[in-house]
Amino acid sequence: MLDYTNPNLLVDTATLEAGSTAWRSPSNLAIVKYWGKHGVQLPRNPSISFTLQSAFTETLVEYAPKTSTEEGIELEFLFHREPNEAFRAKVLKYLESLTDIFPFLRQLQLRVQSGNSFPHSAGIASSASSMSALALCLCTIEDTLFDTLGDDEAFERKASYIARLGSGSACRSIYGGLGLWGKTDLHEGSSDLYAVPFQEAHEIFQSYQDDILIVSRGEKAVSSRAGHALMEGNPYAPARYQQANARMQSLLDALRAGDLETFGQIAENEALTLHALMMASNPSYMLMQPNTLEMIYRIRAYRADTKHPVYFSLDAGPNIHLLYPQDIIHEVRPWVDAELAPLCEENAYLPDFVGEGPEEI
Ligand code: 2P0
Repeated sequence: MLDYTNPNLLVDTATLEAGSTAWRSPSNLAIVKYWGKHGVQLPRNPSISFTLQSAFTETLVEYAPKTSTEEGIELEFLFHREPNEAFRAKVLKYLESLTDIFPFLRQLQLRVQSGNSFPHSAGIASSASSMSALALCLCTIEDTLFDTLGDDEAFERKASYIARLGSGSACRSIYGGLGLWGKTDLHEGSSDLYAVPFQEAHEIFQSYQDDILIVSRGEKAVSSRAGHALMEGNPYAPARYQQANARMQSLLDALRAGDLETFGQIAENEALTLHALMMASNPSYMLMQPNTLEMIYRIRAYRADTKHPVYFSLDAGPNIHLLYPQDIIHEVRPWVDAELAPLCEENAYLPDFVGEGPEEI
């Protein structure tokens, strides 16, 4: 069993120089969804996602030896350059949960600054980008101070593991292209503890379009954390986990073959299954909005009319992810502008695509 607990990762505060690290890390969109967890952030089923490019978080962590003699972690947190007490409390709790893995955190004075390229809590998986960015910063600090993570694979694996502890879906954002999380016999090296890159996809999926149509920027009524918890009493949960495993096989085959239709059918059905599970939870809740449904009807009608392989997915929110190959972007865009953008809040959509993964900045 992988165990990152390491009491030796302590610094000599008398000689330590102040330093900083910054990462840009993207959001991701799951095709087979993670919905339901157990233990310490362990998934009930394997999931696989596109790592995005334009929807990202940038996080800067500055550190210096602590001057006070207080026991706890010393943290200042700014979101979009403003102190943010709610986020600071969340990050502090997360960092405190990591002190057996990174004991040096208690010896430092930390100043974390973070910002997103998109509205947070709008179902664009802000936790995936923010937690992966922070996890990457923590691993870089460890490597800078102790020279322990020089090997890229070891670095990414640990960053993915640490990201998972912050938010499950975040562990997949560590890799460009596609990230697969959860133990499955279908993929060697897969694990419930961290994600791995899925590098066998057909080249058409290496540059796939994923436009995010913002139906609402509003804060979600029910958080993903609460949503995952509601799966525990959901009578459909066991069937769902079985279905996810079976679908993973079909999806991986479709990804390898470049089979856009099977890919699209699975993507749409996964999105609707996720939302059906929410509606069938006790208490029931619904994150789709009227314009989400209106867009779904329009997307399906457009596909039937044009035969273009344009499909949708949804995250845990009302926004539509429009999925299509980049070679038809010039045909699809004018239709998006005319038919879908007017259904978005303030006509806003975020053109995005499968990206190269996080970048140190
Ligand atoms: C996913 N989502 O696979 C699924 C499908 C959203 C829709 O995982 O409690 O923020 O932090 O582990 O990762 C969103 O939930 O939940 C999510 P936590 P997370 O991407």
